[in-house]
Amino acid sequence: MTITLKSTPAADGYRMPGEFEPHDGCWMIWPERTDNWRMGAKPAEKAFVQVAEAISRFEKVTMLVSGRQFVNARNKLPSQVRLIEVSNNDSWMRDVGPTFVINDQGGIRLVDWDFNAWGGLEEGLYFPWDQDDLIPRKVAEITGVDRYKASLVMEGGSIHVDGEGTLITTEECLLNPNRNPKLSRQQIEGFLKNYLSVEKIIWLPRGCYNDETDGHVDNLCCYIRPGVVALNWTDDQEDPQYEISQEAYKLLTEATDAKGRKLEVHKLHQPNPVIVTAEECEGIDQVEGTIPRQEGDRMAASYVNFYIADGGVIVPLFNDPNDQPAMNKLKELFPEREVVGVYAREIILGGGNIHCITQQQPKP
Ligand code: KQY
Repeated sequence: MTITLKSTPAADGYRMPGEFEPHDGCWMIWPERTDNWRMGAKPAEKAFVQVAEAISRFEKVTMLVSGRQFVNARNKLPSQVRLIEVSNNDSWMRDVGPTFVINDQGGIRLVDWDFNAWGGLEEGLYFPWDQDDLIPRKVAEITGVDRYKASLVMEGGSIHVDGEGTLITTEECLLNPNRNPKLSRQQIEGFLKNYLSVEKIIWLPRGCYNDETDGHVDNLCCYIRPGVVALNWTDDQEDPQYEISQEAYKLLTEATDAKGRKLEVHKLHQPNPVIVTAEECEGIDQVEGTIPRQEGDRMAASYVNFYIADGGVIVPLFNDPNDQPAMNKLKELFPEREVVGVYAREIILGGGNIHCITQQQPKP
């Protein structure tokens, strides 16, 4: 039986490690809902299988799946991917999953945040989200890992840490009244410090243009290693992303982290705009309460939304002239890891990308 602890990770000597630190495995959820994934989620299934396959070359992958999809998923996934039946509302494990924290004595625990589907009843992306909100508790049961319950509405994609005391996030998301309207910036910082053991929070104003998560940082900027970050970039002054990237670049290059270091900021030029086609829209069920997809919508496509595995980096590709330069840059930034690209249009059509559908379990 797992325990729900009354204290906090910081008080108990636990911290959230950086994604680049050693992993015990990766968690994902099988895509299914037909009002988010076109054509009965069949094209998305293929992309999820490719992501799971790529990650499983480097570390264990566990895929959660509804009872309805268990047999289909089993038949489509490679045998090394462990499959576990768990109810869910959609497949964004980064955001609905737990945040694992570790200590120096080989301990591991997890933090269970509140989840409101990126904005609750008024501005959220779907309803209901009750099964997604239960996933961290179920992961605690499956793994036998003890749990902290944090009464803060927060998704994993809205934070990145260096594991050495610094966290990067965006005001657009974490200070959005559709998450924690009763909490001040200081109170939110207090939660992050107590539950993740960080001392310094770098606030970027906005996330990527048109990101339906209200600007998750994991699409805009991420850690390569302590003191080194990658930033989604464009040189096109006419693109609304231009100003956002410029403002983030200025802030990041002027910031110091918890250790007093200046950050090294590497630009990853974004792909050309990914625009939803009429045919792609037609394949999506239209349901009240779910954010509609329309022909001409621009999706928030960025190479920064990659997943760092043990020995590998899994990068979203868009069949775009900027794919290869992004791969080359990441090979340079991760000389000790193999950089693997996965064509990810079907994932971005759902509203996120490879980082958003994965959650690492660190090795304590
Ligand atoms: O982390 C994400 N990017 C989740 C996006 C949810 C989109 C639902 N349509």
